[in-house]
Amino acid sequence: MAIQRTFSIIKPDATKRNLTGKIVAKFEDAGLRVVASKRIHMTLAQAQSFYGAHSERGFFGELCEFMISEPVVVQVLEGENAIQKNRDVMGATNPADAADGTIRKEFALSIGENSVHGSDSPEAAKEEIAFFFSGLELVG
Ligand code: DAT
Ligand code: MG
Repeated sequence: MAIQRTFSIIKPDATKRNLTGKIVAKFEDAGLRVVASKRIHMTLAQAQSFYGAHSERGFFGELCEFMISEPVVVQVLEGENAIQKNRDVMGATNPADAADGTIRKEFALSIGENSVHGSDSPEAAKEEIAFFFSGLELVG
């Protein structure tokens, strides 16, 4: 498996509880390198566009309101098999189903307030990185 890049968000429930460093440590301990990082406060339009694939889901409104409720930290992570590795470190969407040692098991509050986002495919990673970062901001 080649070196990949993936897109990550440290979500409002985590930034609010000052967990950014603990979450980044989980990425780094798993062998992922932060090659871009910025703290932003998403607009509603950004959240709706970013999560556009979920626009028909019953939780869409709640999800977008949550994502703009506090600042977030958007990052690009690089490493061997980075997309799957990040998903493994994140754990299952619902923290009740997440494995021990994962970010969501340790930190998530609920299925909605689940501390982190991570791209789920190479196509999504490419799109999501480009949504928040210019090429010049990625420093490998
Ligand atoms: P993931 O973030 O693990 O990729 P997803 O893409 O299925 O999960 O959903 C995106 C986000 O939407 C998820 O992180 C939290 C929210 N969400 C998903 N299912 C939900 C549900 N049943 N109720 C409330 N929020 C939900
Ligand atoms: Mg997803």
